[in-house]
Amino acid sequence: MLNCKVVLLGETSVGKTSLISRYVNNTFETNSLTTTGASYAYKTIHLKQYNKSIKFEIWDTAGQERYRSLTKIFYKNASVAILCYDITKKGSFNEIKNYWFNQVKNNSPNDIVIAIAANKSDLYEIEEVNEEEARNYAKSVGAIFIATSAMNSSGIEDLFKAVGSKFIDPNYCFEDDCGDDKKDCDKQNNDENNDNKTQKEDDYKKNNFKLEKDNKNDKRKKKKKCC
Ligand SMILES: Nc1nc2c(ncn2[C@@H]2O[C@H](COP(=O)(O)OP(=O)(O)OP(=O)(O)O)[C@@H](O)[C@H]2O)c(=O)[nH]1
Ligand SMILES: [Mg+2]
Repeated sequence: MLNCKVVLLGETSVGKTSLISRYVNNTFETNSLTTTGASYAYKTIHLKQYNKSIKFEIWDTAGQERYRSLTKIFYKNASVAILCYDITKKGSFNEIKNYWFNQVKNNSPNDIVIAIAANKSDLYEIEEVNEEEARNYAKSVGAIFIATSAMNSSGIEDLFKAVGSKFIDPNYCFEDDCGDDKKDCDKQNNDENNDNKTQKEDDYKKNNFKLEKDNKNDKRKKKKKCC
């Protein structure tokens, strides 16, 4: 069993506590209280492709600015940092670019795995941060990028699987960095998409007003899948 210390960072209210609650306890609170200090939770997963189990020791930190010096203690010796922003708040993404990424790079072990979680993806209709721009930024700094929603669970399992994979195998590639693996991945996604399409066409005959919205959701889901 490998122990992996994970720390969630980001501005207040982006959903760090909610992401952890969803991942560890499968719960979600619409009015979760702001974190003061820090809290700890853990979850163990088995990664089949490496035949290894990982115990994630997950540290939730306080996003409010006045706790920043305390927060530093948690990323100083972390193996994984998940930088979270709220897709409906441009400022929270700017904070990652202007503050959190540099903080982690300058104060954590060199081999720390960094991921960016674009949280509240369920609120895509009022998003302020262009997903492509954020994805490109993540790629440019060598970070994993995943859109998540603590509310509807989307992307969260993938996020932890991806950081766990990169923790075990630094050459692990995700999405656009996948090279040849990505071709297999694209093929798999296309096959799945074709299945979905057939299903959708059947549904359309029964319920045509839903099709347009569902297709929009499928497109977003497809972006998140890979390898
Ligand atoms: N719609 C939606 N709301 C979310 C999501 N994640 C969190 N929220 C809401 O956003 C608010 C803030 O969530 P928290 O998890 O407390 O945010 P935090 O990043 O831990 O904030 P601090 O502890 O202050 O740093 C709460 O009202 C949550 O219910 C999400 O994925 N979708
Ligand atoms: Mg919190």
